[in-house]
Amino acid sequence: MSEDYRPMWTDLGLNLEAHDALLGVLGPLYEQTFLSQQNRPDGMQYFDFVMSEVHGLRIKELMDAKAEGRKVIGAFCTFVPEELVLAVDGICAGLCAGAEWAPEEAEKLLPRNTCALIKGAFGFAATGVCPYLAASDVVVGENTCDGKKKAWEIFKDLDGVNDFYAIDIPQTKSPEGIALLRAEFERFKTKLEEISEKTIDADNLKKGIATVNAKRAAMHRLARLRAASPAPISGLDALLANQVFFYDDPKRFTDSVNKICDELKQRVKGGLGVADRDAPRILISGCPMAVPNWKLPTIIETSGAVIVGEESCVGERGTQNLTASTGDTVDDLMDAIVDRYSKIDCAIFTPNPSRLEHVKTMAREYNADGVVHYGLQFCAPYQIEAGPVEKALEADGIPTLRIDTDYSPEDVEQIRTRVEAFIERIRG
Ligand code: BJ8
Repeated sequence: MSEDYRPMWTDLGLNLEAHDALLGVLGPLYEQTFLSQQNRPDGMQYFDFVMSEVHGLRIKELMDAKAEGRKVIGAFCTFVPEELVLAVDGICAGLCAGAEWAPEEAEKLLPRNTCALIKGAFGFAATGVCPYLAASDVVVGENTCDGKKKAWEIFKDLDGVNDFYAIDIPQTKSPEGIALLRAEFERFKTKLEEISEKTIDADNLKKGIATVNAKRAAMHRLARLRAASPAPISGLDALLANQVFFYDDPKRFTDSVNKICDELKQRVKGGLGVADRDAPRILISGCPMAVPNWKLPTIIETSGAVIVGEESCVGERGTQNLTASTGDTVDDLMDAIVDRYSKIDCAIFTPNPSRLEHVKTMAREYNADGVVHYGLQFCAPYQIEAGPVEKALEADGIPTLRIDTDYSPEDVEQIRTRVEAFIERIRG
């Protein structure tokens, strides 16, 4: 890191000893996972820098913004409408939940058979090592799956969780479900107006929509470039961009992704890639992979395949669809926001046919040879949906491998054996 941030971390109330231990694990893991890759695009240096400063400079930026009166909204889910947060000049920050951290602390509060993502959030919070959580003026918990909605009842009272706010997400996309989402986004809008002492009007909301749309459009551009053969960027690097999406300043992030896309365009033109032209092309589908969850992609890409897309909330499920900004009133724009978010095909919805269609479309558009379905253990929505997804993809001639795992490294070699066998099957 470029400077000594310990005074800032102390002011934030972090547990410095535990935080040092966390950084001591993350730094080497990052180097080993990312810097060892061959033929990385030059533009990835920006993301390397962001990651090296993810608990440093970015947190300082948040603290400087707070000193100017801006509000930081921490969130765990892609359902939190960043457009509204930006409309009150606030900042959205993804909260730490992507690693197994202090599971023994999490298991004092939760049953063992809770998914790793929820346990990770509790481990980070309970040990005081997430500066994003500490910097958040409001922490949004989304009532999506049973695990999350019940866990928030405990999470909200943990030390270091400021002003917890639960947002209800419907379970179906019926007119009643959409009306609930509309009411919940309206309630969230009021909450943001209260804490920021600002009013959301059509102008600031349109600006918020434009900023988030630009960020998503840049990710769409990146996704399309990965359709080329050979793939111009590794799945790990593309996943990293999808992960940084939740942390970085939106405008700077958009510029950096567009810059890397310019570079990838040249690579595609010159036939330059990160893997052999005949490397099996894999689409990942399933649970979100938050920083620093790089386990499965690392296994896949060090086994001779290349990942060409992520059907995930940290990926295209989260970034697909722009918000229309054609309305002239706040009401029109709120409708457009609800319309856009109601298309997110999270497995908490029943039924959820559009997700399967999206997986098939992605497989076709990115020329995938096979799909690896990623389910976190004890995640009922995605693990249950995995069966029908696998069946439908196989029936369409798309080889599919189901991997159910957690964040621990214990099953790495077992998964590697299955992934290698899958790659052999694809190679025929
Ligand atoms: S919109 S996928 S980010 S809820 S892995 S906690 S579902 S038991 S993360 Fe998600 Fe929002 Fe849906 Fe996306 Fe529950 Fe499953 Fe755990 Fe999960």
